[in-house]
Amino acid sequence: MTSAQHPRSAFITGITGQDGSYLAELLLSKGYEVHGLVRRGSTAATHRIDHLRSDRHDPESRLQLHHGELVDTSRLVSLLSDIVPDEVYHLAAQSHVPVSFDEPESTANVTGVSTVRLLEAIRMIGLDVRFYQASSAEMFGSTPPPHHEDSPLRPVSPFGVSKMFGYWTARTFREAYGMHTVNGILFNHESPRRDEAFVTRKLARAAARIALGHERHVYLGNLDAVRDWGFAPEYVEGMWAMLQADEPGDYVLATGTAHSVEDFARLCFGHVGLDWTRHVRFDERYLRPTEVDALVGDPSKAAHELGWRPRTFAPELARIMVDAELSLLQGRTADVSPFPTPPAGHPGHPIAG
Ligand code: NDP
Ligand code: GDR
Repeated sequence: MTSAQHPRSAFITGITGQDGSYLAELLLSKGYEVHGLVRRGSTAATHRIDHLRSDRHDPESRLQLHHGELVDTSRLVSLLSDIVPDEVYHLAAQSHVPVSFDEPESTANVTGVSTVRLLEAIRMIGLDVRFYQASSAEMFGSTPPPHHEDSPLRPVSPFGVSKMFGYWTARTFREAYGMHTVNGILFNHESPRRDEAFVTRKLARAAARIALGHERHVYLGNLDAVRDWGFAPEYVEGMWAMLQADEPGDYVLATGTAHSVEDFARLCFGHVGLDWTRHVRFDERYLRPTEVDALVGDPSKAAHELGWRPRTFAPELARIMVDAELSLLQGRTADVSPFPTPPAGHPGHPIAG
């Protein structure tokens, strides 16, 4: 447990993404020292965590960012050796399902094989660490809902196949070497920080922009797909809870409720007083070669063993996301953190460059 002298430390891959940014806030609010892996493109995409880096020159900062790529094994080894974290949250991935059809090989490498890179690095260094694997409902693929921890995995996308590789790798290392690895099998979770390529953010953004007269139509693919949409900040609380359990295991996090893409369109447009049928148009380019028709999770195990329960469901989620888009367009603060701000003087640390 945490002591005043030695705060618990966590290493987060994917800290710049939706979940990584909320998880960093949650862990900082709990007193952790947080280390994040940030890949460097032409720019480092740190906009979701910049508010945590207000004092970038504080050497005592509890947030430390490190450049690195998931496909660079030696970098992962050197970082893990230096940081010696208590907990590793492996969230980084090529996470967009349609892109995985265009780039199946790199998706397999980044989203799948990286779990082996990290776990082998941990094993070879001999670290005593708890490891969270960001597994996905997409692994259930063509298996009809409801989905629980023992439902058959039948992925129908290169992304789903890659996540299944990571899932079984985490289980294999747990069973073969006694490592403390946990699979969080998370159903779709969304927020104002969701990338615009995902359908909920795309719809929320379109509803707000159309309501304010910025545009008139949005183009979508399959409106019949059914998903189980929850609120991302609640799901990172579940990730943390999983790693605190004495015994490692696999857990579904979901709301247990089903809505179609059409339902979510109705909710978003309805919130701004518009009829979605007048503004949503079809573009076949958004159809996928194979589609997951329905994902609906059964989170009973997480409720019973971890006390985790969803609190936000699709209608409120749509309102939160549309309101955030309206605020953004009107120049107001759009994205308020649900977790307490870390104490002054702690956040912020420069990354090289
Ligand atoms: P995002 O797409 O928002 O974030 C992905 C993160 O991975 C980003 O920080 C990205 O960095 C990083 N990343 C991608 N490729 C690399 C690489 N080669 N090297 C280093 N970092 C890389 O995903 P979410 O936050 O939504 O999801 C987190 C994880 O949970 C993912 O693995 C996702 O597949 C999984 N998941 C998500 C669900 C959801 O509904 N959100 C549901 C189930 C599982 P950069 O900012 O530079 O792009
Ligand atoms: P998903 O989320 O594929 O479930 O993966 P996404 O929001 O991309 O799609 C949900 C459903 O909406 C349909 N759809 C569209 N999707 C997008 N992105 N854009 C459109 O224009 C559009 N029109 C219809 C899709 O066909 C699909 O059925 C997310 C990701 O976060 C994964 O990383 C995660 O593992 C899974 O959720 C669980």
